[in-house]
Amino acid sequence: MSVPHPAFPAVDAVPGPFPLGPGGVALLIIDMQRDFLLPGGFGETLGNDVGLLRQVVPPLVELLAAARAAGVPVIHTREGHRPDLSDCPPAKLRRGQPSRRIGDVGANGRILVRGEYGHDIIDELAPVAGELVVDKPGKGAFYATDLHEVLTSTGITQLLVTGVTTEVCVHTTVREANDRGFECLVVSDCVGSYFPEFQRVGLEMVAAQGGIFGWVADSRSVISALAATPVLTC
Ligand code: TIU
Repeated sequence: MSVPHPAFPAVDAVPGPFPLGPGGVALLIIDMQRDFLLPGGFGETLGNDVGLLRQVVPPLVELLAAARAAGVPVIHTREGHRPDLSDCPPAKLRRGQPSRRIGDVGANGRILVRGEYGHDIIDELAPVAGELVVDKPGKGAFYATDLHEVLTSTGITQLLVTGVTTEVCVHTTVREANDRGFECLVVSDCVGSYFPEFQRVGLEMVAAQGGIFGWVADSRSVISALAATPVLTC
């Protein structure tokens, strides 16, 4: 991954401008997997209307293109488990009353299991060569992964955070990142929830109290800032 140019402009955000740099910035795309966005996957087995997450896709496709054009490193994450479920805590496996559990066979293969069709990222946002894909067994992208080491070794200090779901894996990851000293900007129309109320409050929680966990801005503001930057060379 490349280390971005230090002279990026600020993003118009709440609770205030998010100045890109002087460290590196990366676009983090959390769990845009078929298992959460398509019928028959993990999200639907939990009783959710997966159609609610579709609205994230068009703005995120645009943001991803803008990030790639600006030379901003892109990191994708996927929630899921080894085929033998040895990295799935029994408490997670037992949780709730899903119609099918993690590891069961669903319409898109075994639910939330690595290597299955449903576990992979939706076609519209498929990673390209050179983009990191972090497989994570938990909700947070730092737990039981090497994400912290990757960010540190590549000089990345800021994350443009996108993906699903706002109040679960996005929030958990932002809280983990914030405690580790990373600055997070959550892109409001590029994160999604099965619950409109959680989406609204989840975003408010990030930027409340002077930005207790980070910043929030829409994709237009982020893309404007990225478009005003020089194209980076890898
Ligand atoms: N259930 C729910 O809203 N989310 C998850 O289980 N995982 C993620 O958010 N990726």
